[in-house]
Amino acid sequence: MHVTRPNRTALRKPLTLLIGVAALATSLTGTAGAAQAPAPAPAPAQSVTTAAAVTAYDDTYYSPAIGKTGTALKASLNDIISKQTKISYSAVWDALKKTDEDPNNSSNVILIYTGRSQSKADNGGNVGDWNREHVWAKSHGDFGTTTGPGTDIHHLRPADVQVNSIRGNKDFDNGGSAVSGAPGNYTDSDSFEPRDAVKGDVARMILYMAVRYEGEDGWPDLEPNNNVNNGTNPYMGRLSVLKQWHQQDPPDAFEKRRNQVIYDTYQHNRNPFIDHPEWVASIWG
Ligand SMILES: [Ca+2]
Ligand SMILES: [Ca+2]
Ligand SMILES: [Ca+2]
Repeated sequence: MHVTRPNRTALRKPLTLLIGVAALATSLTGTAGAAQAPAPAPAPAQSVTTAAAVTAYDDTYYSPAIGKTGTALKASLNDIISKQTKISYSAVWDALKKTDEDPNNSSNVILIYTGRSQSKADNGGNVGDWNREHVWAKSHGDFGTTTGPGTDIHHLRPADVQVNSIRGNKDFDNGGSAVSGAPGNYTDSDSFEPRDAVKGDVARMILYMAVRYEGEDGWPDLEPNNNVNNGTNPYMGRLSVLKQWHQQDPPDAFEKRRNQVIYDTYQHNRNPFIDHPEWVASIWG
């Protein structure tokens, strides 16, 4: 099925469109086309377990998916989000400087596991630098860093070089011992547990990858499963734990803004599970 692309005006509507119906009404009647996204607003209290979210994109971007459930929903979302612009691995550096900018300091990015705010200029490979973490470990499916899943910034985040190395290509699960220099993160021989504030982010990134990559366009079919030690198989665990993390850490202003910047400026596709948290249960129970 073909999806009608939102027009350019729709692409440029400010972030407030996502915040809720009240904000939507205001935005639609107010002056449109502001060049700068507004400062992230506090996310409204929202439970991922309750009624369907309503987003500004239901009548446009998501319209083919609305009303679908289960495998039909997953297939429809794959069609929708596979229409995207792709960026090179070298371009990922500058993209992350925008998507993960510290809302309180525009010179800095926020690192995913440590939560540290650090100068955008400190990107690199040395101790104390930040680099490009593949939340879906690139060895799980062995897709590397050629333009494709390895450069899909929906699952790429700035991370401390050493903590990125400690996470390595481990699956996600609860437990282990504390990670040095990264409070709230734990690891053991076969898994990694991120800090509470990004547990849901991690889950939604993994599930985005599962829907985006279905074995088409030359890339492996990525899927979550209930294992750890997935190695180079195109799987990521542990699904039952990721679903819990999704519930306990719903999308906040930072994560929603990130999704919007990727949509507006870079890839022009969205992470459906940030916009519609209830779709996780619809697809994965
Ligand atoms: Ca483990
Ligand atoms: Ca979060
Ligand atoms: Ca898949």
